[in-house]
Amino acid sequence: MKAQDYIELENRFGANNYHPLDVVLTRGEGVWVWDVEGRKYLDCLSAYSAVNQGHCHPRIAEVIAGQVQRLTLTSRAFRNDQLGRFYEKLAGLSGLPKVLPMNSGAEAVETALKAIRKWAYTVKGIPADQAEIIVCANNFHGRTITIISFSTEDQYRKGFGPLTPGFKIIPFGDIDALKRAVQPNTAAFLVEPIQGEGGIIIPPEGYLKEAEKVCRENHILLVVDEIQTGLGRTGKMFAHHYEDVHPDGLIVGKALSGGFYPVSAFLATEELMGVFKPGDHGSTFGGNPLAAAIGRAALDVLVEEDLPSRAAEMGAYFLNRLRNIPSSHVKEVRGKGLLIGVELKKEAGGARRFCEALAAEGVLSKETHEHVIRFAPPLVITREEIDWALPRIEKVLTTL
Ligand code: IF1
Repeated sequence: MKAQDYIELENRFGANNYHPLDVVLTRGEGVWVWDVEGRKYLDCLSAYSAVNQGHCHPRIAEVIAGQVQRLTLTSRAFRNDQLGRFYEKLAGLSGLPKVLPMNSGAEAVETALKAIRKWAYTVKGIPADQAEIIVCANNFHGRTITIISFSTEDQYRKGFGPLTPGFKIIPFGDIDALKRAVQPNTAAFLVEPIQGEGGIIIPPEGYLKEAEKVCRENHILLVVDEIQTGLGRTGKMFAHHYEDVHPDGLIVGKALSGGFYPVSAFLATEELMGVFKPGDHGSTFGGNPLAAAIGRAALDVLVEEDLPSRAAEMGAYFLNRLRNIPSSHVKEVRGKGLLIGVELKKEAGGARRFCEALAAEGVLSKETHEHVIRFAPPLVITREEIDWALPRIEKVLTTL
């Protein structure tokens, strides 16, 4: 079959809920992926930071090969020999003592929302059904009805009503707005340390630390969504470690499996996680032995290859080189670690056509919020691989 055959098949049977580049991929290794016609690309999206460890990392592949021959799913009606060691490793890296394993990021976010609300009523004493959660404009936390109920992106929420109440939206990065939004029924502040989908928006220095202070002063939970910024992507194991912030809740996903399997988790303090009693919450696949084995191997790779430090070093190099490209289209180059955004001026006509041109040059990227090209390669990228990509990126940014 040719690429076009695959494309036609997808179009004939698939829902039209994405507008992908017409690149039909068939193999991945490290930062490289190949299409069905043999063309090679440097992946600068990493499946939205789910492949931080690089495509098909052999260490994780080996663990899967073993585990799938032993035990894949038992349901949580019984225990298994993988889960406890996964919990221990994840809790140890996160600094939070309790783990609730789920599958997709959105499920872990929903888990956090349920824990927050139950904490509001059973611990803080907020009147039933009155709990309010503060979130930021331009947030992205997933696609469920409740989560899009507090999205500010019309396309994500229009036509999906009735929406879930109980959320207040404030501008991201504005600590006074957070202070003003607090009221007696406020239960939590849910925030991404850097807004990924929002266009790689980095808040002012100290914002998260000040938010933590406001939360502590008002008996409000601080819950951080690190599904995209976590697990090394921004140059630390978690982005909130840059400001030495200690959240009450932490949400992880994506690279928690190295891109092999949906593995996510909600982590929390004893007090917050303690609101869940047996039967309160669950999931068929959540915490299955295969996911736990994969998760443990994915975390081992991050630690043993010191990928957070690599992301800091390679990200600084990549960002600096991108900033030196003399392009009349570029408005700003920003980022932290290997989460980098190149914002184009409006008159550049939108980032999509630049991503298409980059793909033709062998660099895969994705536009976010129309005018930003996101560069987020796997954290295993080398300086040589960045140097391979730079002339191609420069060509597109200076000749398109
Ligand atoms: C799509 C965006 C990125 C996330 C954060 C929760 C989730 C995500 C911070 C939900 C997921 C993915 C979803 C994917 C595209 C991608 C994305 F553009 F949508 F926003 F990465 F920036 N919190 N992000 O980034 O996790 O349920 O998907 O496992 O929906 O198109 P999920």
